[in-house]
Amino acid sequence: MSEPARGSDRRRSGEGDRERTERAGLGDDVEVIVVSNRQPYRHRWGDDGIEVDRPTGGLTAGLDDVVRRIDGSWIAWGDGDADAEVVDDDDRVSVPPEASDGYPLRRVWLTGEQVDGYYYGFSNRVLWPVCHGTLSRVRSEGGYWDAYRSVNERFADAAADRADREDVIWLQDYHLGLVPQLLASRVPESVLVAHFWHIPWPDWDTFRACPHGAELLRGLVGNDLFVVHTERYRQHFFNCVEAALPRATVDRSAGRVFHRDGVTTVEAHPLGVDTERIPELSTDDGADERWRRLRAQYDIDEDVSVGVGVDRLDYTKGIPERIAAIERLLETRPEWQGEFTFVQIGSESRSRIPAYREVQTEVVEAVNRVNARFRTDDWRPVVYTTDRLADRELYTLYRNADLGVVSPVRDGMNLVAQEYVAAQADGDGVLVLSRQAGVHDLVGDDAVSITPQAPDEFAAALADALAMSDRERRVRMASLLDSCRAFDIDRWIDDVLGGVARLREDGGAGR
Ligand code: GDG
Repeated sequence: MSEPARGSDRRRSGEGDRERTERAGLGDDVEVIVVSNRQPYRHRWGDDGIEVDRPTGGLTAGLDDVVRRIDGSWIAWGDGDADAEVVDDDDRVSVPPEASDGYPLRRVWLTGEQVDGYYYGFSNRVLWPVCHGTLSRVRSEGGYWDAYRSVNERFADAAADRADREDVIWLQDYHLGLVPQLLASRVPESVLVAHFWHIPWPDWDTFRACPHGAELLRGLVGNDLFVVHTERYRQHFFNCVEAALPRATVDRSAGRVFHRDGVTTVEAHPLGVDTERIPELSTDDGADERWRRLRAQYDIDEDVSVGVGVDRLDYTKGIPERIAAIERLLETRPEWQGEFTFVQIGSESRSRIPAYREVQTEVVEAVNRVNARFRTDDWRPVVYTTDRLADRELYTLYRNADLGVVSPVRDGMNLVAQEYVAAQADGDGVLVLSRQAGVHDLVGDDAVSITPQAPDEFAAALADALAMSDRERRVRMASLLDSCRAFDIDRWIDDVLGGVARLREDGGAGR
């Protein structure tokens, strides 16, 4: 396996294309080093030797393409059982596998005990429920925090090892909250540190329940730039800093936090999707045949209306609530029996945590209940699968579904809603969307809005969406498409990297 070159070495050798970093004003000799918990590619032992798969999730899907295009590099936890087999002496492997324009992925190795405390512990049993406002699910065991800190040190070491000159370290998400502060003593001031927080930032009244909350905030204000999806999360973050860090000063008009160790700029930039690639794949030459195959596979009659839901099996995604609303629809509006099929794709997630196993069981039970109650010999109301669909298949399913149903009880953004909209190359289709998803702030009333915990209202919204006139569907979808295009993935990269570039121009490194 050839040694993946450092970005700037590549640049000097004429390889790679730094168009985007240059466009953002960062200069052509700057490497953007993405650091995240989850890796974009995982190597595992399969029946025929080593296989590569791509973990499901909003973060890795969107960023892989970004890192490739900006000719950056990536650091992440190597969680595949064959990951160590394919790396070089510096724990790096070039990805995507087989690509001639790949980028270096550096793997960080964690012990089982570290994973339990850091990933299944503090990250997903403390921070995830705190940030999603589900405080009754917060469980903080001894050892979680220490594991979180020590793993954050491992990531900080790996990032510091890579970064020099004016490179940018771009941290992702809630697993790495202490890394910014830990980097201060590890990298030169010329290296800028930015952090994108993919999940909601809750208001102080919720965040105050977070064990080690003040320490986490002190970690985060180690960033030069801290970015969240929406303005509401940004204001919540400021409220939390003011309440928990009495010696810090928030200047809301400047969007900055002044603290003992420097200045942190806080911005809101919603993450979007690739609004060009998705419709291309949903309408390519094989699309009609793919749809025929999917319909045969899922036993979907040609004449029925189709709804789709796609989620990690997470208690925040409102999947049992969605199935309950479909049940209420069929119960109260029997004219839809035999006329509507809902396809739910659910990918397994964090199954070692009891609350996640519970939601998996709840979904299966809800689907079985509705199907047992309403199915006939030639019609099934809900199709449920945990199979992963290839992108092309997923986008084809979106395109052909009359309804996209996205019903989280709380969600930082939700990319599925935007993917569903982007796939509607024919300008048809209706998005039914929870008011509690960050993406609702972006698209507002062009979607049919619901509250997932109110089954009567939800069922009525499904009925309205199914019966919506052709004209209204098209008007709403055109407007939804405009919003998703205006805030697509390119805009997000430009905005975040542009924010970093502005700091550099201002001499604004916070440390
Ligand atoms: C966090 C925040 C925020 C799912 N099944 C398949 C598949 N997927 C892809 C979807 C989508 C992604 O997974 C899920 O996106 P979400 O936005 O729901 O992501 P989370 O994992 O909850 O991630 C969330 C996000 O970060 C980004 O900031 O929006 O609020 O919680 O892209 O398409 N993709 C394919 N087959 C599947 O079967 N190909």
